[in-house]
Amino acid sequence: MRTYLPTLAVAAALLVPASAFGGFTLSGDIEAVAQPASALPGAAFDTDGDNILIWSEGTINITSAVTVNHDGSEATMQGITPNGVASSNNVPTSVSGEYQSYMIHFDNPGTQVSKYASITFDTPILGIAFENPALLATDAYVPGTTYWSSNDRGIESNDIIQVTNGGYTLVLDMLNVNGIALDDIRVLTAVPEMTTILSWSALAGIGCVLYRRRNRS
Ligand SMILES: [Ca+2]
Ligand SMILES: [Ca+2]
Repeated sequence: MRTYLPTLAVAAALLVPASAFGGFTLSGDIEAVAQPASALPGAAFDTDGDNILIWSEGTINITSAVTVNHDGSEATMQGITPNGVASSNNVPTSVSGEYQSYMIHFDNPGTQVSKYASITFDTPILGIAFENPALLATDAYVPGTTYWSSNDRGIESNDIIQVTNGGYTLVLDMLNVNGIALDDIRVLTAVPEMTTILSWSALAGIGCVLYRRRNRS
């Protein structure tokens, strides 16, 4: 019992960022980073392991409906033409209102490389933008980062992405970058229910109170 309560407090405190603010679980060649000020070519990339990057863009509010490239249903999609201006098997959809927004960004200056990863989100995927027009239209609702406005930021014929797991998982079957251009994929998911966040916060709060009591006694 002497060590149980502090352990509970620490465990509960750790659950809050993982559950309420992380929003996803990663596997493969990908790592989470803080949202950068610039995502222009050569500005945001993994310098040691050439992993794909993902960052949270927080909760965004799309006040004027925007068409994105896919609706989050299960599908395997591929860029068709160069420069990310067409794709296969995707289901374009209109998005408006509040979403959790995440950017998957792959840049590897100077070297052509292919990488593989999967991301399972805590809440369902409701929209994906992976061609420049949809990326540009949603960039407008994401403060804090300068994004590239080139068609070369979309996915190409050597990029294959797949929605699985009932719309919770995005599999990057292959993302290829050529050392010059990059790949951007923005994923919009449902905003977590406030009750979920509050219950995790309450659990953490109880843990902290127990921890303090234990320390005073
Ligand atoms: Ca590519
Ligand atoms: Ca690209």
